[in-house]
Amino acid sequence: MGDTLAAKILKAHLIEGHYAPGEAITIRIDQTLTQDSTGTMAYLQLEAMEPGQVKTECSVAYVDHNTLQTGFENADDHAFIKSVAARHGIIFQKPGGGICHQLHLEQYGAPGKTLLGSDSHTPTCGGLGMIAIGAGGLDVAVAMAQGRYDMTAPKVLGVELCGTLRPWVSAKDVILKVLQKLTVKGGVGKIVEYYGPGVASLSLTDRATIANMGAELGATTTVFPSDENTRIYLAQQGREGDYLPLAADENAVYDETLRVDLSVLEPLAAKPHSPDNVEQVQAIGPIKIDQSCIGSCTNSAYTDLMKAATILKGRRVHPDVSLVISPGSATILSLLAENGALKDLIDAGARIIECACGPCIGMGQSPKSGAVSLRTFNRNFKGRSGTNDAEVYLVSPETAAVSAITGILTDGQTEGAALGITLPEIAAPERFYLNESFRILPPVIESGEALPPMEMGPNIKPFPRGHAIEDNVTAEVILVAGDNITTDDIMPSDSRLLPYRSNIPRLADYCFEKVDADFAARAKATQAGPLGGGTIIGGDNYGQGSSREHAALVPLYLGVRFVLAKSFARIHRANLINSGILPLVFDDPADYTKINQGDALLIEDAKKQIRNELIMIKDTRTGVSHAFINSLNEIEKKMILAGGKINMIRQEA
Ligand code: MIC
Ligand code: SF4
Repeated sequence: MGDTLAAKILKAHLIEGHYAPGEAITIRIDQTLTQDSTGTMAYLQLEAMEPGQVKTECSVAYVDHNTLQTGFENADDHAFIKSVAARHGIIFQKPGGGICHQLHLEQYGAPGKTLLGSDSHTPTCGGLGMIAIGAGGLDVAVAMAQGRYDMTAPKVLGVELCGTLRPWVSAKDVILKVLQKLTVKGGVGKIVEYYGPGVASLSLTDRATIANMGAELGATTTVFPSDENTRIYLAQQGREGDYLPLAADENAVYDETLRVDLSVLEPLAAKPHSPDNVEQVQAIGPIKIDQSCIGSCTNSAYTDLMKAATILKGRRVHPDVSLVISPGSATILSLLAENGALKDLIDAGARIIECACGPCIGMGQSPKSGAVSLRTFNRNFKGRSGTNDAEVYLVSPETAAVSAITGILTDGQTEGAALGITLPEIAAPERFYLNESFRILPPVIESGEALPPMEMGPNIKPFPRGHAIEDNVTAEVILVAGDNITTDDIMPSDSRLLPYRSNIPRLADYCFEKVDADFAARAKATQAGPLGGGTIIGGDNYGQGSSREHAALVPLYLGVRFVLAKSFARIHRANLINSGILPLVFDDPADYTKINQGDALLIEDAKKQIRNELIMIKDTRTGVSHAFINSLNEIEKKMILAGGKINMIRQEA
């Protein structure tokens, strides 16, 4: 039986454990990335480990999320990250240079390598044939300090592609189709690996789009083979030396498979408010739109923006529509400036904004009340745009551009010809050029030499630390939540709150704000009360979405001791354990309805029970004990016993 490509790369990086699905393994991490909104916390944690110089081949700190500097806070965070980067051998990418995943693809990612990033869309680089995994900031800090990452080996889901895409159908429609089939939890515990004859027809950045939104499946990561298109892309970036052809063995066996015929796909859209709520654009019909946004780490590549420019050239954005373009990198923006496409976009009435995440994370460009917004982004969770009642549809750049002209959701495949638009093949230039003006290399620091100082503004507060688990753990149920709760629900993020990513006490007041406005006050009162802390009950896929560990650190700060759910999303589950909060899964999902808000729960003999496969929790209101599945591996048990990962590392040291 041959190996999948995922297995080959993971086996080549294995430090500890036996590679088989479900087994705890430790892998070597070659590269790391952080971005600023998770980076401040990651670097505070890195400093707490006193790491010296990073142990990876390449670690990069990007600033792309919190670039609206409406007060001193964001700029202070940037300065902090820059100062830490210089201390530990980390490359610093200044704000304005581009979106972390797009830049990492252009400048650092390489086939066969491993990458760990403190952002859930780190798998974008899987388009290059590398294993690129999103994680919480603490896991990335440990990877920088020790060059390793503990994980559970996932299953490998093979997606066979055949045929080729028709005009007006693009990579975005491929991943939307996969999301429609598998849903937002269909990838949990799996690596999605693409193979088959259709792969060769997809450009490297098409593959990156598909890998990027694999995060929305809940997958650990996505990987594509590395082939001639990979070589062409690396050569465009002046990095042909990094090319390495890679593919699964001919006789590779996948744990599960799925087949997608590219030639029959139609333009698709994910309707409000979930990336898997997918339907054909034509079936949704010509709804009136107010905004169209093209960009984000999913669809801001050169070819994406050139497609938009080609469609818009010589035409005008509809009077009722605001068209917003955020290029993926300064290099891409310069290329558009050089070849005239930028002028075509501006002449059509597009609003060109900074090369950053921007509207994708509600950092500006929030649409009007009740607006319909088309976005080439990857998440359309309610309220994420900054406008709570906006209706966000996720679409391809082609659909976003043509709809911006017509003012209604438009299927270019059926309407393009009537509008007189034919889409030419967009060829990327043979050579991009490297914009080094945004890159700051760290100084070489000899051993024994003093590290440069850290720059910490007044908004940067210490992060909360868990404490060792007690024998009897008591907690009041402070929230019963439904299925698919996102980390945006747990710890909202928009232009108002992002400046406080380094200030947990301040963020705490907004925890679960959109689900239950009284949550924070209730949690604080419970923490001060006789039970000393609270617990949250969740449905399926609790904690999907962003990698922000704030969704664990803020509940920790608010006294949450354990979380009970029908199932957890991968990164959030790890962030809870890293923080010392115990995640447990209902053994009988029907028990979910038997525990109410306000109930006092008790885990007796918690230190002993943590070693069992089932943990019994007594509801003192009903007197009934319920069974919960304890899926912690040995390292995770140690973390919970110690009160979190940093405590465990310190104890071991
Ligand atoms: C997101 O797309 O939700 C973010 C903002 O990039 C997050 C990271 C964060 O919350 O800072 C992610 O995807 O991990
Ligand atoms: Fe930035 Fe949006 Fe990508 Fe997150 S999903 S990294 S906010 S562009």
